[in-house]
Amino acid sequence: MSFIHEKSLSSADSEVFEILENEFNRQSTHLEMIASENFTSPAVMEAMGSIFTNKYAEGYPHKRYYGGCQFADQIEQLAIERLCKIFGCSYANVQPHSGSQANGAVYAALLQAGDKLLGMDLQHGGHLTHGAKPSFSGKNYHSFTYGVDIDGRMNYEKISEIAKIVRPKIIVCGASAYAREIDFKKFREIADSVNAILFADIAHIAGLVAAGEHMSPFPYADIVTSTTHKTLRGPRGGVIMTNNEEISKKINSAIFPGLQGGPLVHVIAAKAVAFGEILQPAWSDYAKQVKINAKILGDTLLQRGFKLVSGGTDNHLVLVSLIDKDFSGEEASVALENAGITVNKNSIPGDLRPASSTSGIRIGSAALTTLGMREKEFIFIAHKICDVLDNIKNTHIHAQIKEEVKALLNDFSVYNHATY
Ligand code: DSN
Repeated sequence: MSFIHEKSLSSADSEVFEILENEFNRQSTHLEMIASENFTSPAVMEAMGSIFTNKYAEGYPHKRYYGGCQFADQIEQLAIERLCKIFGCSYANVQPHSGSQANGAVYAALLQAGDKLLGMDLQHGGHLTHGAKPSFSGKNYHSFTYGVDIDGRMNYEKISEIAKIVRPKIIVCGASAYAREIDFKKFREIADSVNAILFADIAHIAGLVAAGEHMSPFPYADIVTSTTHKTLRGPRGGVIMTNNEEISKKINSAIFPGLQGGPLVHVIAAKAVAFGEILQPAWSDYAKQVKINAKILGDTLLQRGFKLVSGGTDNHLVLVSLIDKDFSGEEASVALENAGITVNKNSIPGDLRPASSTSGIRIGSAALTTLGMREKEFIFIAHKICDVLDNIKNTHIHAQIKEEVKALLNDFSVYNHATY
């Protein structure tokens, strides 16, 4: 391309190039099953690595603080239009650098320091930014939590009772490690009963929502955030959406100049590309297959005697409880990594182990589905996961499975997506 410098990275900086090569090899030889990760298309990466990285564009389209923003305006406007079309909403901000920044902007726009916030407990599947005490959301605001029942599912009557006692200004719904459908309509009723703002963080499920494979937070939530790099399969970043014009104005001010400076226009360009992919008819096949693959993974783990929090899944992830095992989530994830399977340790409801060790692992289907894997591959992988966990100390078996994983990945490529 005409705008690329003559020297490629391999000759310009061999040290950095080598690290990138190693990461490419890691991604190509391991089964990527972290529920919050995915493989973007080469087109998304091309936009992200583009000339827009050079541009400052503080402000919003047609209201910038710098000259030369005509094409930055076009790309940001396009990303906004595509995002609104995907989710059927009226206003969107595509500038948040991350999901946490997006959530921070929601609170900055709608709450005063010390206001009451009610969100899902981190240990029960919520997110740090939903009011967890180590996070700004738990430090700056008076945060309260709801959790899941003994069956691992949200109990909307209990959440309603908590809301009536707490009387929060804002209720946060959405999760990082919850395998069941979230009923946004019920959350709306709860919010209405205590006159609270309803804020939905759909970072994990957004790609499913986009395809109608999960209930949409619209028209129930007042405000919706998401990351763009999980099931949405775009670049790392965040977005904020609403149908309320007043809220949209407050959000825009909270992002810039409130929390951020110049937007990452190259990332916004990549968001536009990813949103364009989601608007293609094939997206619905992708989202359906993500759910089918997670379900068959969960069913196979259950058949092999493993416990799942909530007993199964309605979305893209399973949360495996290791509560009856004599090893931790940390030990499980290290053994799986040694077998070429990348997952993350995850706290489970009522976990007695600290977050650095945990009694669970979270496994997602979004990334491998992008590569074209289907039921056959997920049944095979589920058995390999069980084989590793059933032989947690047997490094010989881990090494053997690593070879089988590499052989499976020979038929799939991180640069060659399935048709969806
Ligand atoms: N860190 C993300 C996850 O893994 O779910 C949430 O932001």
